[in-house]
Amino acid sequence: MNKERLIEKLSEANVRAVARLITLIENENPLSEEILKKVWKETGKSYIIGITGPPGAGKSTIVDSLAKFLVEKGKKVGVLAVDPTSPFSGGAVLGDRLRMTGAQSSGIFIRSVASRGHLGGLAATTRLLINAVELLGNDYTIVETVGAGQGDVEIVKISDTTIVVEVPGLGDEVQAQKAGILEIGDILVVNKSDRPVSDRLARELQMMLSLGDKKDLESPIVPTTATTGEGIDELWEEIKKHQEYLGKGRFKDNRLEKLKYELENQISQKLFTKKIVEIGDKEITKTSKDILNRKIDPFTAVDNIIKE
Ligand SMILES: Nc1nc2c(ncn2[C@@H]2O[C@H](COP(=O)(O)OP(=O)(O)O)[C@@H](O)[C@H]2O)c(=O)[nH]1
Ligand SMILES: [Mg+2]
Repeated sequence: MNKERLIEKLSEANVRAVARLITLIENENPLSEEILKKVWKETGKSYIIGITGPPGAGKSTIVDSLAKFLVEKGKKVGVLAVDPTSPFSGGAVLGDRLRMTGAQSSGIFIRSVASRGHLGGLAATTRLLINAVELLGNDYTIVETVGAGQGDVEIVKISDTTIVVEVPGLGDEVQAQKAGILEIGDILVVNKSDRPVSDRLARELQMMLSLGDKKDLESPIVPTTATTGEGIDELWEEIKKHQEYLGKGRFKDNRLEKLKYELENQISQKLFTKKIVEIGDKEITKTSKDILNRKIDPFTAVDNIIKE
């Protein structure tokens, strides 16, 4: 598919074209930028639900149930599962694709991507991937990220509603991390409620919430058993409540705030790269040698280079 044809197909919400655009974005192909410029006005129209939590918490299973639930309600849904690239495998986890086949069979668009976090970071890249998925005309885009460090916090920069999934029976060190991640959740899910200790976890979370900074809307705790679909309707009710709470005003303010952050990030990245290229490797090497041989101190060296 050449560029013009791809753009034409994208304007028809063609699934294969969207899949192709996602691959271009994933591979940092410059063509993706050209295409996104052309279709930009058609993006940004879905409500974005982010879902994060530790590996194995049942995020994909929840997403699967939720997506099917929404389709039954007549909504169009796109799903992105973002996996931080493992330095060893270098690819997206195939398991997610397979596990979410339930959703795929009902005509929901699902894609696993290995987000490396290119220029501007993980959030910026994920945002572009969401924009690509939005070309299908979805009402909702659900984004799953693994809650192992970076992904947790980044999800907030992307989502309109952020869901944090917790499960009973994880170790103490995980417990310690919880406080931080709880703050980002507009909704907290205690999944695997079929397990005996889940009540205790829900109570613990409630406690931690009451100790933390009060938001104007307190985050509800929703117990689910994703494998049977139990609690998914309650989860949906809470998502709707949050969406209504945001209304038009807060919703726009939140998005603007995130865009500002993203824009600043991208500008500084671009300026940074441009400057480094301008200075050139020769100059950097020469100055480094001067610093090494104590001909110049690093502070003056940096100031001199920037002044030039
Ligand atoms: N017992 C039980 N198992 C679950 C539940 N939800 C998910 N699982 C299982 O937990 C495992 C991890 O689920 P997955 O959705 O891949 O977790 P993710 O890594 O957070 O995306 C799978 O074997 C699921 O079948 C649940 O509510 N109860
Ligand atoms: Mg998963």
